[in-house]
Amino acid sequence: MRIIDLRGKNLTRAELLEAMPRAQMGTQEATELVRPILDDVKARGAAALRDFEEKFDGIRPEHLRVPVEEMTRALETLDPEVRAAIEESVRRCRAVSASQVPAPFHTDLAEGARVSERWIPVQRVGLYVPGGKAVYPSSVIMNAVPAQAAGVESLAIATPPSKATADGLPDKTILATCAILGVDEVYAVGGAQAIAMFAYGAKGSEPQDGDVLCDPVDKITGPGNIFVATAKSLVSGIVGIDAVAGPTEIGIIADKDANPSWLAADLIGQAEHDELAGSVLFTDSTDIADKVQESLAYRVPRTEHADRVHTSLSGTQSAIVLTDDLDQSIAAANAYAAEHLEIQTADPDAVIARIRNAGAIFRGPYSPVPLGDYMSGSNHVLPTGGTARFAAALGVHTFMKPVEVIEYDERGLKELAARINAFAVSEDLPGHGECVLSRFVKDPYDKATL
Ligand code: HSO
Ligand code: ZN
Repeated sequence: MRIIDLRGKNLTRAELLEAMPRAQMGTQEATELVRPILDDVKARGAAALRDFEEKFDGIRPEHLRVPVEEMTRALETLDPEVRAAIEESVRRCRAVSASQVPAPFHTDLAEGARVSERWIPVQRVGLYVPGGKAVYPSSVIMNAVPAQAAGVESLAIATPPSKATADGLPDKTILATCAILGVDEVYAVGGAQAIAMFAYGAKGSEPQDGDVLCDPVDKITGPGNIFVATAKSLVSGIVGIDAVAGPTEIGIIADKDANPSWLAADLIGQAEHDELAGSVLFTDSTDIADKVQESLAYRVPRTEHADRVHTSLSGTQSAIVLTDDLDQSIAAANAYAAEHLEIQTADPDAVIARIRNAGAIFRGPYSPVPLGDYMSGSNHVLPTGGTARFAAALGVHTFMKPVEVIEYDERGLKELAARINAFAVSEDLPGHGECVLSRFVKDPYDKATL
């Protein structure tokens, strides 16, 4: 891994941000390709979906909507150990999600003057699940469980037919996970066409589709390739979307007492996802830096996806950042704003108290990132690419909207009438003022005086 040496440098905020390693995302011309797909699905519904599935996934699924029996069958044939792992993950994610549900509250500002807030679930959500080399049933859990905990009434999943089986059905572990979660509306549709189906809905084109294949959703979540991401940004505004995820990242703050072999394993762990994944170690110990490099030299060639890991760790998006002290490590980690941030220091709580920017914080040597990827109970859909400076993990709140309820009575409004009128007149909107005044000054048209 390359070294970024910050020692003895007193960088400004801008310089520190600039010094952080980042994946260079190629600017793609995806919009031109995606726009006609969206338009065609909007116009022709299921007929267009079948055409695009044939074109992009090489198969023309008879059933665009996966029959429920297929989900049941997939669950029956699922490896029991994998099933137990999925069920544990669901249990823990459900427990955390249940405590995330925001409570309604109200504020009494004066007699007869109350503002309250209610949280309302989004009614219908579409969850996109990618196929290809990254088939992650864990991500189905991380999206579906919070949606269910939020009280989302209707949840649909779209995922491409699996290339491995060529039976027109999606990946079997994904289908089994849907069965475990009780999600029965699943479409064997992938790519930008799936996003169009969610955004606009799709009428059926074959008898097995019915008149309406898919109702439009209110919000779309879930990861996807550049075409899916582009489609999501194009339909955003028509429907809600979650953040568009970039390659995964791990940041680790480690001091001299951390275990270099575990640090190396954790850097490799997220590098395994993607050639563009970023692994960054912040340390004030040159001894740790050297030992981590040694451990990487041993581990990388022996890991299953050695090529991918090697590319990712030697890319410009990965680095060991050498610092003067823990303070500088913390400042650099805050500038980097890692999707996942591990704290491997003598006093982790003192460090955590000073972390401002991270998607999720993994405290101490026994909370490695994959614990969170699979079954800590926390969510693994996290802000990437430095967006943890302003964005947060996906959670129950992603699927809910707060609505304020304004409840003033006659006394509460009367007390403010003159002030509201003054404000309204100052904005040259006297009609606004009259809405309030008319309630207290009788005029000939007032019903109460008739
Ligand atoms: N680390 C990924 C999530 C994941 N890992 C899924 C394994 N499966 C992004 O947080
Ligand atoms: Zn992972």
